Amino acid sequence: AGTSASAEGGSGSRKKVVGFSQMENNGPWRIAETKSMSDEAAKRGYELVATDAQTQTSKQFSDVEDMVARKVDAIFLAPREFEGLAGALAAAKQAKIPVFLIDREAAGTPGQDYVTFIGSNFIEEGQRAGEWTVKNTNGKAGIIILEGTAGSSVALDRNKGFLDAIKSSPGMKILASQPADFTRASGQKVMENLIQAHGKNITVVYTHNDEMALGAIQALKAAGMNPGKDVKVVSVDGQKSALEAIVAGDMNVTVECNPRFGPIAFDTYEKYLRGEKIPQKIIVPDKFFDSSNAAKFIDKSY
Ligand code: GYE
Repeated sequence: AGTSASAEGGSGSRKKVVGFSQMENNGPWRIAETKSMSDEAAKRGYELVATDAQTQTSKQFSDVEDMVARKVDAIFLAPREFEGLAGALAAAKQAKIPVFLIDREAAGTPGQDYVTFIGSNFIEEGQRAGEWTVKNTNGKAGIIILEGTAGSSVALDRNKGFLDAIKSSPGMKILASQPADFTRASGQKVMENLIQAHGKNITVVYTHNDEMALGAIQALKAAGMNPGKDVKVVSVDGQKSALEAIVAGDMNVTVECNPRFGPIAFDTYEKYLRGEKIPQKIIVPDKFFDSSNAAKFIDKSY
């Protein structure tokens, strides 16, 4: 007894209801994350209240407030932007509802404003992308960076890590660095403009996620350039279509960032229910995909 904190709860009475506040569901990564959360909830017998903020932090704020008003037992929150949710976290705290941040960070103190953050080390992801780039261009490159959503912890950290990794190589020139909101359409559009401005000087495109990489690849091809060869494409995530692009030779590498948070999110909540000490950050390990292993992960990807 006492070891299985589960959906039925200690008193064995009602099924636990947990909220999942998703920021948007606009690409394979987000859809895989949402599915992982709902699959895991179903598997463990929880009722899941899932919301979709449709890219609006203001909606995400009211989604969390609604969960508090409904008196859910816990909230899993994937915050779109770092700032802007403090009031919603405070409302949950006031109602004694534990909040677990997953996949992106938000302003606040772990152990106080929320229980913990569960996700990747985004600085390290950027570093790995940067290190690969230095090595595979002999330290000489004209680089375009397509950044993720402005104001997200992920975009800041993936930038920082990459810049750290290239800073001691004077031949690594950043031609432009612009936000493209983590979407394929923006990635393509921003890339089209940057090709106009920088043309053949571009030898590397570093994108903060695969959707933007795939958009950039389309723009490069449309301009008669050769992604994967003359222009190296370096990304983060590891979604199925990116692994396929690596196999096809259009893309070079992608640092893994795993969207399947369901098992670790619910494990962490159940540890919390059992009164175990929860670390302030729970970092999930990432693989690295290139032409040597992309093919064998395609079927396992999303
Ligand atoms: O890389 C991207 C998504 O927050 C870690 O957001 C996540 C990132 C992921 O839209 O594809």
